[in-house]
Amino acid sequence: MAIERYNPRSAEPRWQEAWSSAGLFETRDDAAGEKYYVLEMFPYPSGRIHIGHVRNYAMGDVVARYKRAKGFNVLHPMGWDAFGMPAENAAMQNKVHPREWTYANIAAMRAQLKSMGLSLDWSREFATCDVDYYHQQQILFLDLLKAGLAYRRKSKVNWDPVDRTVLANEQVIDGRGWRSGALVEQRELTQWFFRITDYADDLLAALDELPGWPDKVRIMQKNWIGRSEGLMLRWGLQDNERLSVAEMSGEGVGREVEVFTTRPDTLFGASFIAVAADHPLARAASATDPALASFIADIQRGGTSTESIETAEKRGYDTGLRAIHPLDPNWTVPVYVANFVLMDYGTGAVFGCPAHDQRDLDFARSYDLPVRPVVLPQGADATNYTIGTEAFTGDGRLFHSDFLDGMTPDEGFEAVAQRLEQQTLWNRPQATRKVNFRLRDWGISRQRYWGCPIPVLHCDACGVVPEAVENLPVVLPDDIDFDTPGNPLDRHAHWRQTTCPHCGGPALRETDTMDTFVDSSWYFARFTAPRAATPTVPAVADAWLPVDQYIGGVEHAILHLLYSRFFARAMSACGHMDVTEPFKGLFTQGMVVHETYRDGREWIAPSDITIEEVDGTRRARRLSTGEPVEIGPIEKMSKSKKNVVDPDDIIASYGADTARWFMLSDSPPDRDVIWTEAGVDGAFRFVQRLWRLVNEAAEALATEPAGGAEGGDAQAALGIRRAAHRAAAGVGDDIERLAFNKAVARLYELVNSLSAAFSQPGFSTDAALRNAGREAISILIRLVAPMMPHLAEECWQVMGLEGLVAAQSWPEAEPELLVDDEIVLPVQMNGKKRGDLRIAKDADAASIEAAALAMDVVRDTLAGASPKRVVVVPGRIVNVVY
Ligand code: ANZ
Ligand code: ZN
Repeated sequence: MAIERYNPRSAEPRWQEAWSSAGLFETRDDAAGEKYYVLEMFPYPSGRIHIGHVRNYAMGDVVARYKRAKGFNVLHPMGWDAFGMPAENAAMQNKVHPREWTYANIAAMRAQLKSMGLSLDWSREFATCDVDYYHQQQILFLDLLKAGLAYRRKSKVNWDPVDRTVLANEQVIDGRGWRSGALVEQRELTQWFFRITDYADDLLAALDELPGWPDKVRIMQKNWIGRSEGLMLRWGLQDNERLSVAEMSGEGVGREVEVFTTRPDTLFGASFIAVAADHPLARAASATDPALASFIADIQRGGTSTESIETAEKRGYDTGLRAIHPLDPNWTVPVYVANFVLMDYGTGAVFGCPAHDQRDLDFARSYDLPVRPVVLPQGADATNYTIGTEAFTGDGRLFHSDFLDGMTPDEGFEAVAQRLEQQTLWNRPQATRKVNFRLRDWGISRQRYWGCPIPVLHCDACGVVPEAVENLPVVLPDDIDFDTPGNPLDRHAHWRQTTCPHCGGPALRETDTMDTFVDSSWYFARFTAPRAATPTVPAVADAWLPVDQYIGGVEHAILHLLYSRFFARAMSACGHMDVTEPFKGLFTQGMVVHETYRDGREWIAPSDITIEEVDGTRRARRLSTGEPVEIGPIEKMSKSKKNVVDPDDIIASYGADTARWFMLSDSPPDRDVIWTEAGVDGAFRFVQRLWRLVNEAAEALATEPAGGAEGGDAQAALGIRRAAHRAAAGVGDDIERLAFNKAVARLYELVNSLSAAFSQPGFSTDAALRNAGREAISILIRLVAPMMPHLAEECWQVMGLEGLVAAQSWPEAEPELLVDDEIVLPVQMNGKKRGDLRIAKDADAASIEAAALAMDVVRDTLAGASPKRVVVVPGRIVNVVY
């Protein structure tokens, strides 16, 4: 009987329906088994899933299905990170309400995800723009406010004067608004912040207790938190006419400048002081110096991101002020205003040591300042050591440094710190030790409509008042317009007007909404009790958390993960749960990349070309015209280069299982995978091959041979069982380590060896082989199931096996089938190695001799003659003497 090709188009929806009506993936908190929480980073509802999602979710689904088969109570939920700018952009461009746009996109993407056959608990689904979700988030906000973890302060923002909106640093391009092109201004606005810096030490220290995280992510977080130990060091200013103390605010300002330094050991190499453009000293000095004032205005336009500052050319302005060296009252250095000093780090002022800091060196070369090396690298000659274009930041011995000479930098740090802690300037210590963090408090205010409203109001009598919990949620108004720029909430006719819950008088609502990173900082906790009337049910959250395996893109390695770690701590502090590290295991998957095609300046989509191989070189042509096009480099899939493949197309033509299999098969999961047509074809061929194998086996096993199967080839049957059990153990291990590509390779191998074994004559009539074959096929199907769940169900059915594979337990390998009881003996002839003999470990000398003499090389060499003698050292070696 001819076997029909496997048709995913009819099979896949059928099995999705079967799983769903059996409620197989709906998780009960009280179900049997140890808990296992697997989560993939939830998507932004842009409208369509992309191939990166397919890879991400396929991986998570393999883990979920595998753990379920291992008897765990698995939680595998899905939701939508649904607030944010794109919905508002769509509203402005296409006149569609952000809510409609978002929910329509969610519907489309939900259908796409369902077509992938993911074993998700859809009953827990939510979107962060659901009123219920942001209601709970408003409760959390009020709790943080009460705990002192949320506060308001003035802070600088990038202001686009045309769009009348605040821009994120990434939205400022060359000093201009990304949309309007207007010159961006720095404005001070009162904004809401979360006090993440309260946890800086803990967030850093706890990284060491996350062995389930990739090292690279822990390092990135460490650098982001950026703990450094240094000195706050005060420099007196030389008397001067230009600064009148009255112009400045605060004591001592006008007479001194305080810097933060991690390298006080290099003090004898100091050659200037530099302060940030918005440092009070810069402001004071500019009052009498219009050129300085315009210099300051100029560099303030450059954008405030650390990145733009680090890449910008170093520029400075000499204020004419001079600062007195803390270790030598007769030595003064010039004071500059410079663009490479940030106001919000340390004190906003530095001393520059060009020889040992690259930024200082670049600056010194531009302004002709001295470059005095004070750290001598090991092996360098003190009499002629100079610095060229590269600062020396390594270890060595201090020199040209008075009482520090001969010390290491660390010793020098201590010696300077001790001396300057004792020394005083105007009756206060000249220096104090200080630990600084690069981490800043998290500014969460956004002047946008499509976000979670910050639930506070402004009352003339009471000031800033939190909304009463019983008045929550503060719901976004529906009737808004996007015709004018700015925040629609500000312009709404009456939404702002409300009553103060404190005094009952009139009050105005806050119109800032929260950064969407807030939404994604606790969704993993909400999934544990998605319909609760409180943000969490603490006992339930504690039972499920931490997430055992979190999977997502490395682009979220810093902010999202750090904010989530902060939220877990803040929520624990407010009694919502008792777990401070939200993600026990973290895996960051690589990207999906694809070749690019272009014709001159025009990029062409893979679906519009055809590839042929001519004499070993690949050529691409346009499908429509047949004209040749250039094959470009392999790059991250992007709309602009058109090198994207649409998961819908792939699923429609090959089926979800093929797409999943290919995504898992080709590369280690943390590396980029190259999407190729050939690769997908290969995966599809494997699908068909597996299908044929199972069908042939089913046919052979269905009909009992006349008179019943008999006896059996015990050795061959054992071989089949070994192959299957070894694969079961190996694939399980591979999935535990998320080495999906290795699991795939093992399954290819198993299919090969089973195909060979089943096609042996006599297979269908040999009782031992039939039994081994039946067992092996049932193992194979269960091993394939986490990766190709639909095909596995179809095969299970063909074999006449009961129930759904998705509900079967993982095949446990029998340990005795895993031990290797064969050994390999080197075979020599006249003392020279001629080959290897594979034989049972416990074979006796006589059978080893017989087996050796039966080897091809031995027979050929002897050419019919008998050997003089055969020396067998069991377990070691065979030597044939002739
Ligand atoms: C003198 C010095 C000499 C420095 C030397 C470095 C090398 P981290 O490790 O990031 O804490 N610095 C301090 N405040 C700054 C600011 N607001 N903007 C720009 N740079 C600032 O870096 C600390 C070092 O960064 C400090 O130590 C200071 O320069 C600079 F050979 O002081 B150092
Ligand atoms: Zn009031």
